[in-house]
Amino acid sequence: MTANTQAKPGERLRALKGHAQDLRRAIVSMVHTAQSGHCGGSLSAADIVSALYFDIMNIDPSQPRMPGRDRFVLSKGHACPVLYGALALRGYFPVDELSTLRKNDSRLQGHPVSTYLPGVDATAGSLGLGFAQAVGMALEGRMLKAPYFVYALLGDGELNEGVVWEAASTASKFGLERLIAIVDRNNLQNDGKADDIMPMEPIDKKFEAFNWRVLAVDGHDMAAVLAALEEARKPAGKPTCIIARTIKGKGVSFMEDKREWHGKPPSDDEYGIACKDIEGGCV
Ligand SMILES: Cc1ncc(C[n+]2csc(CCOP(=O)(O)OP(=O)(O)O)c2C)c(N)n1
Ligand SMILES: [Mg+2]
Repeated sequence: MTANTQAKPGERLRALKGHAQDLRRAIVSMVHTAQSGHCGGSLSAADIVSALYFDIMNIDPSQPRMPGRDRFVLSKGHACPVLYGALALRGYFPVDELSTLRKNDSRLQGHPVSTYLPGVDATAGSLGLGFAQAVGMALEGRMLKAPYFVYALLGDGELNEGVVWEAASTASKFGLERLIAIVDRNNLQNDGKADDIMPMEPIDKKFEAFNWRVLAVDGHDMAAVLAALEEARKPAGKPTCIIARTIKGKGVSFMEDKREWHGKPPSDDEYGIACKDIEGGCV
């Protein structure tokens, strides 16, 4: 069930922007409490994940394994705070449990594990492998003539992995038109600028050459994100890649476009500033 199907356009956008801010609050709060984890790539993806979990995806939190549900694969698994936030806020598990991020025996490990937590469709963290799983899920869906879409979120640094391109070839070979890859193009990875470490442009032409349909979007413009996701669902006989231009650390002034906030926790003072930056403050 989508969360927002009945809303009027203005209300729909307002609600989704609000959910994205809730996700940002949850991300910095989780990583601050854990004193460990990844803020930057979680914050860059917050608007996209809000659109998916609070609007686009056909999911039912009371039936996390519903066979016909849409699947979401966070292939850049290190950004799991954004996924855990969405799952908790959609009601898959109690919001209080977010404070257990990265603790021993927690269901919220530093990278998502599908057998630990309801709603996690794929175990991920080794970059590239989540995307390969997403291709497998979409292939299964095609073979079963199942109605579900598979959404895979990849980092731009993740595109360096050879397995991404093996999986991309497989997806187009089988015409997996219900597979939608979203590249979080925030221009940074953990050690520096993504293109300094390994130039990947032209990303759009590369996916086109692998026989994918390619869309490009401002990943922080909620109306544009929704429009791209809706366009991507239209049958094309081939998979779709949405290249989402984003800012790593988006929404927290001192984290924006800063490499060092890839995987560093905020201090108490920094957490206070982050809470002020995120409209509405932190809980
Ligand atoms: C196979 C593999 N190699 C290296 C790593 C270590 N690693 C974790 S995050 C990361 C950078 C990822 O950058 P990007 O995909 O751009 O993610 P984002 O900027 O969205 O956080 C790397 C190299 C890994 N998780 N898996
Ligand atoms: Mg990146």
